[in-house]
Amino acid sequence: MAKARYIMIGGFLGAGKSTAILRLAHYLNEKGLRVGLITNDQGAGLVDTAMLHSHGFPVEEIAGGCFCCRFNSLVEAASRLSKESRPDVFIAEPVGSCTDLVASVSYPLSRIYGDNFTIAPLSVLVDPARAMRILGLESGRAFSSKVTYIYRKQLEEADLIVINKCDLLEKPGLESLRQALGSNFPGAEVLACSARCGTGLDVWFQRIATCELGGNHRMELDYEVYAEGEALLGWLNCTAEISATEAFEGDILLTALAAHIQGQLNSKEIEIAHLKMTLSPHDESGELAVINLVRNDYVPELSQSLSDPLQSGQLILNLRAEASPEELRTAVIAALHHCSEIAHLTLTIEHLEHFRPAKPTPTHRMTRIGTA
Ligand SMILES: Nc1nc2c(ncn2[C@@H]2O[C@H](COP(=O)(O)OP(=O)(O)OP(=O)(O)O)[C@@H](O)[C@H]2O)c(=O)[nH]1
Ligand SMILES: [Mg+2]
Repeated sequence: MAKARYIMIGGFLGAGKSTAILRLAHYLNEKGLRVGLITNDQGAGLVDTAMLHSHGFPVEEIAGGCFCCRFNSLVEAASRLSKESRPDVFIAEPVGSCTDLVASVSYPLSRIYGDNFTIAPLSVLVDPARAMRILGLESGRAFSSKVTYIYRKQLEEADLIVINKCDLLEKPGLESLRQALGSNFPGAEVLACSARCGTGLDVWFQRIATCELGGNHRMELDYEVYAEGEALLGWLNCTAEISATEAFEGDILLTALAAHIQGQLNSKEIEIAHLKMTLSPHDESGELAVINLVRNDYVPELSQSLSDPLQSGQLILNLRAEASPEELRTAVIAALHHCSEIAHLTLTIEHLEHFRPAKPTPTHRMTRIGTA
């Protein structure tokens, strides 16, 4: 039996992983390859799963812990997808606050399941504004040093660093970021693209479709600092049912909710990593509205809109920010109450979890492709 390909696309929260994965899935489909997608989160109820599923791709969600700590679940997810749709290529999106993916996922997959998979080089996407602040090229609000430690470690282990969102950059800015990434992380090839516009993707996609993972990624990682950095991030996942006696505009509701949450977090100087929401109407349209906010000093952006007003639907909300989970909960509940009251909506929360990610304890850790 031919081996399936395993492609993992990492990068910090909000860098554009899911957007790029959707592009890659279409690209591979057009080449006649079947694709299976695997999403992952510390909690359950993922915007990413709903968004990718709405485009018709088979998706498995691994909830309740990252790939590295739930390695066996990752393999089981791949095997379930294999039974359902026999993918030629698996594309996996790890949690955006995770690092050490080569040692804890790629090498173990290659060593233990090398007969089943070929493993692509690890791509790590960056949002240019975030990267420029972290590398000191621009001033602006940023995360604290332990969160920044994780960010830099993600880049250090990359085979390919992909500057995403190039549509937002002028040429000189792109060049200085490219140079800074190249000199700070000499082990990686630096590429640039816009997953939103579809530019610059071919070179990258060809690399990950055809090149093999390098065999000697030996990254030093202080798991204590990594755990403390992850635990500084509050995590909130919420799913709610929304209905009204008269049809309402879903896009407007999502925009108002995002603005309300942003306003509250800004007033407390809480750094937002990613606020994302989907709204799926309970009708036959199969449509989904998606909104994202990736920094405090940015605007919430609707990446998918609804063509018609809806009368009822499901809202999924995922928020990751550098704050206590309780602060996130307070902001989200206040926004839900405020917006549903103003728009005369009935809102029922079906699932709400808020927590700090637990200390990562990988199932396997291998610093070379061929030895333990
Ligand atoms: N301008 C621009 N925006 C982009 C691009 N790619 C992604 N985005 C936007 O960036 C935001 C975050 O994108 P996602 O794909 O959800 O990011 P992610 O890395 O999967 O986020 P997490 O799963 O939370 O870690 C969304 O608003 C996207 O529309 C791009 O090339 N250009
Ligand atoms: Mg994502």
